[in-house]
Amino acid sequence: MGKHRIRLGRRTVAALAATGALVIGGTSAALLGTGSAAPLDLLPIATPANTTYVLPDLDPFEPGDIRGGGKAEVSDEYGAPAGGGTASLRLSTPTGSDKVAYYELVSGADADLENWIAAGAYSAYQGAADNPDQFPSLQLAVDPTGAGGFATLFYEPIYNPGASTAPNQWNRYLAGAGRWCSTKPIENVIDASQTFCSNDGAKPLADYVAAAPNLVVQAVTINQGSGNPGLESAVDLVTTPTTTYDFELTKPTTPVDPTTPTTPPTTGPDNGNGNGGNNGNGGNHGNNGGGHGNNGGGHGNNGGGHGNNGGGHGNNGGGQGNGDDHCVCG
Ligand SMILES: [Ca+2]
Repeated sequence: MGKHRIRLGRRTVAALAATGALVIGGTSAALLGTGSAAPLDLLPIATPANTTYVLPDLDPFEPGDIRGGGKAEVSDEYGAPAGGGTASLRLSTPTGSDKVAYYELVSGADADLENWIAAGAYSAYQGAADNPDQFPSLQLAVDPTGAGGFATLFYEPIYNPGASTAPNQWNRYLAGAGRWCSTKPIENVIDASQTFCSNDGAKPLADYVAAAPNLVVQAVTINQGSGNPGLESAVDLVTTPTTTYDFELTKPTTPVDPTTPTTPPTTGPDNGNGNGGNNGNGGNHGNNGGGHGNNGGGHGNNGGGHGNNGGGHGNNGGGQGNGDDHCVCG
């Protein structure tokens, strides 16, 4: 997982620090630099261990409030942020009345809003927009009292001074450490005049946690619109307290620990010609081979090397491609 930089203005950082929402040197982010005028760089130093790849069927996300021409699909049009593979969730709302939202119900650690402060994050890319400050939002559907109420908390870069709204690049938003608005009043934190970010209604999650200790997070939603005309964007690497969701066209192969030894075959057809290309990029470790099988032809040279070793491992040539590392060569 690559490191992602995000810039927060000093006002934001000061506000976060004042509320305790910013975890420094802990599980969330480390502050680098203390310049009084320049934005601070935040480097996340921990991410959830679990990555879930979200493929074109968008499972485990479900369609939510979708209106007009709003749409979302996995696409490589805008690529992906560093560490996010090659594709992302492409979002489109051609007009201001269009809306697209995909959600996942959450439970366990993800249902505890406090856990989102350190963990909540997403990456977003703006390819075009009628209003250049607008980006997709990250939303949390919550029951503020744990007794059946409902509100939506949402993070948008535009309500977080200093958060990058640069187009045509991937921006990483440490949303959990930022300011969130609520669609409905929540006692002791958002009054009726402060819904939808009005009148300083963008507040740190810590404020919500303090005001509503029984609040339960019910779902996480990727949202764009309404009110986002002409916004062509993408989202990737949506991080909850337990999981990072990586939108990809196909599931990447599972990397194999390079320190794991492979077991050379002890018997095999005596066809020392190698044929290593069958297992493709297997190289040093046969178990890697499967994922690159389609590349097999391109790595035939590996096999050739093995072939020279002769005997016993021909069909496994890819996995033993270099021959030297693991091959019990005849
Ligand atoms: Ca991706």
